[in-house]
Amino acid sequence: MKVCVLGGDGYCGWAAALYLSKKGHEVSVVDNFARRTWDHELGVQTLTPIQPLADRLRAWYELTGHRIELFVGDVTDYDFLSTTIDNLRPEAVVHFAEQRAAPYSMIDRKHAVFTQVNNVVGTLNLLFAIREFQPECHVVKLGTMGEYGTPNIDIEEGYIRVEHNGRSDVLPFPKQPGSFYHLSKVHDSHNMMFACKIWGLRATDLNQGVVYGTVTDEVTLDEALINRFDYDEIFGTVLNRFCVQAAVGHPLTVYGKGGQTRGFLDIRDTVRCVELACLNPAGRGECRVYNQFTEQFSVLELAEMVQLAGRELGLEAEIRHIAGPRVEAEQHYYHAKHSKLIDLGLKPHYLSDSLLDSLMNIAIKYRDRIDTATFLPQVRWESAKNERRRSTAASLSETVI
Ligand code: NAD
Ligand code: USQ
Repeated sequence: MKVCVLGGDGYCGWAAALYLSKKGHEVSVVDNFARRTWDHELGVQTLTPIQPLADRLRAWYELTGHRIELFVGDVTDYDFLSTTIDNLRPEAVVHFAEQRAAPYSMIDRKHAVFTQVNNVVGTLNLLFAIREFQPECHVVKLGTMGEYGTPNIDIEEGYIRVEHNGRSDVLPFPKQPGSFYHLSKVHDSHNMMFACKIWGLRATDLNQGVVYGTVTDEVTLDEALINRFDYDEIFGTVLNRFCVQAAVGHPLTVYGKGGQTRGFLDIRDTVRCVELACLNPAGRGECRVYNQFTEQFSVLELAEMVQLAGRELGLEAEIRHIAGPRVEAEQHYYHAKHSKLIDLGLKPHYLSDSLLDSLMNIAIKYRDRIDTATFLPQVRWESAKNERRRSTAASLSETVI
């Protein structure tokens, strides 16, 4: 297939672009390198030493003979995006190009506004560009499980049948997101459903859980292809953070009680899910929703798994409950359906099989690059303007609950 990956310099986008290219699809990538700029802004860097995108693409071509075309630009710039779509005429566009960190969107008003403009305008532009130049194209858009929040009922895949006053209908599942970032995804979902309805576009909203790991078959071909691995308090996701913390003997930073339960998946399953969605496109006018995760864990369960895995490697990692910076339920019911991608052929990787290879060993390999000053959460949900300052190890004890 001819697939265009928006956000191809990012964590999921890079892994997906290589995977699709290796599978023989004709792949192009779009990125404006905003993510690298946010690292500079925050004074953080990925654990792994990623190369500039042009160098990575050249290395990929030299190693495999597969060429991936690069378009540098901002998806919120309609002229750039529509011209790119017009030139490429892809069969599928996989849209990863958003600001994806909940804490980044909660720093202050400016960051909340930026996140919503970047994400909502980028997606709207894509919908308009597809409608104008390639209306048959399938939009595969990364949403998030966080759109649903943590309701006290089972979470369905996008839609739920509701009985009300003797009548019944299938309606979008209620959304209760927990950050301005997660809200941007809800707005995207609504815009996509509306565009499919009025213009007959075809779209799949992949409500993805928290992704972990950095190892895929493609990136391990050569050090030049290595993917990013974020562990700082803003962009680092919880499991990546715990593994890096364990690697340097830092207490694992469980926020509050640690009962927060989320869906998780290995990056190798992310790339496969994206391919499955592309190969099985939505019908015209259809906006499908797939819940894209393979297992669910509470934060405390993850910390305990990392602690055990660390012991096998001779690492002692204490679990420390610290005051949670977010406004979120710390103990709650959570049961989300996730069968549609399995039905399409996904064969999940399980965390118990990959914790050591895909995570702990990477954290240990790059241990010298770990900056412990980025471990403690400083962005607080209740604060309208967070002071971004570097933490010190000493401040950990002040925040313990
Ligand atoms: P990432 O930050 O690593 O990658 C996003 C990429 O998009 C970056 O390279 C960035 O430069 C680019 N980008 C952002 N705004 C852009 C713009 N306006 N124009 C062009 N390029 C732009 O993020 P990721 O972890 O790869 O996440 C990708 C997508 O998957 C996001 O939409 C995110 O919400 C979703 N998602 C991620 C996770 C996860 O755990 N990483 C989980 C669920 C959903
Ligand atoms: N958490 C801790 N300790 C930490 C870091 C996080 O207890 O050191 C907790 C958080 O409070 C939260 C949970 O772990 O309850 C998950 O946090 P996270 O930062 O790993 O994930 P989240 O903010 O939800 O965002 C990530 C991605 C985002 C994606 C989302 C999927 O950054 O792009 O949309 O996962 S989901 O969680 O399903 O919404």
